[in-house]
Order: sequence, then structure tokens, then C-alpha cells
Amino acid sequence: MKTVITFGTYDLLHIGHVSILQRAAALGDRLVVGVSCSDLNKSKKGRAPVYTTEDRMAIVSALACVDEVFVEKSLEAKGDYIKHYNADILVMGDDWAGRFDEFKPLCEVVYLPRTTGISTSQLIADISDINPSPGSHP
Ligand code: C2G
Repeated sequence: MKTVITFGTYDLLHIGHVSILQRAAALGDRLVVGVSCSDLNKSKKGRAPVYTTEDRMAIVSALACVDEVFVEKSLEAKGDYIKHYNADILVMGDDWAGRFDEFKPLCEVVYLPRTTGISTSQLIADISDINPSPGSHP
């Protein structure tokens, strides 16, 4: 039984998220996903996610390729999460390449290519353009 672990915010779930989760799942027998809590996202990206932590967890756990989800409360606790879930492989997108090499003594660390041309930030910008908030245009 090979366990794969990965982490992310997965706000406004899109095809890039689904693709990396499917490719991560294909590397093992069980995929465990740490969903970054909203406070963690605020400190990391300077804004709260659109969806609550609970909703993001429910959405990610509904995917067929995902076996288990948990709340990622701290970026620094990855080693503890890897040990707790007995992970054999840590998967992250290659926007994080090299950033998690410190966990190589605990498990294999794999960076998969990101899907180009889509991101949550871009989706928010696109939606704002379609439906600008009152007062944003003269
Ligand atoms: N991703 C991707 N292609 C995209 C967008 C995202 O492959 N176009 C991947 C990211 O590389 C990441 C995962 O999807 O592996 C989740 O992305 P985010 O929700 O943006 O989460 P992130 O900010 O990378 O959080 O503890 C680590 C962090 O919490 C990771």
C-alpha cells in the first residue's frame, strides 16, 4: 500500500487542481490531501480564500481520486503530517520545485508540472471583469 500526500488551498477548484490530484493519485494506492486552512492562506497569499475551509475540504474529498482529506494548519508541520499519514511520496506542483526537498529523508518528493494558463487568482480577476463591483467603473 503506497500512500501519496499533497497539500494546497484548492480554492475555486479548477482543472489544474483536478489534474495534479489525479496525477498524484496515479503514483500510489491512496491519496491523502492536506487542505490549507483559511488563516494559513491569508498569511501565505495575503487574502482569504473565496470558499471556507470546510467547503474546500468537502469539494476535494468528493473527487474520485482522493481517499482522505485533513486540514493543513501550518506550512511548517509537513514533516509531522507525512509521518502521521505514513506517506511514501510527497507530491507538489513544480511552482514549489526544491522547496520541500528537506523532507526527502522521510519520503520520496515529487514535483509535477503545473497546468498552464489557469489559476484561482486569474479566475477571480476574470470574474471581476465580467461582473465588476459597483463603483469600480466610472
Ligand atoms: N496547481 C497546478 N496547476 C495550476 C494551479 C495549481 O498544478 N494551474 C497545483 C499547485 O502546484 C499545487 C496544487 O495545485 O500543488 C494546489 O494549488 P493551490 O491551491 O494554489 O495551493 P498552493 O498555494 O500551491 O498551496 O502547503 C503548501 C501549500 O499550501 C500549497
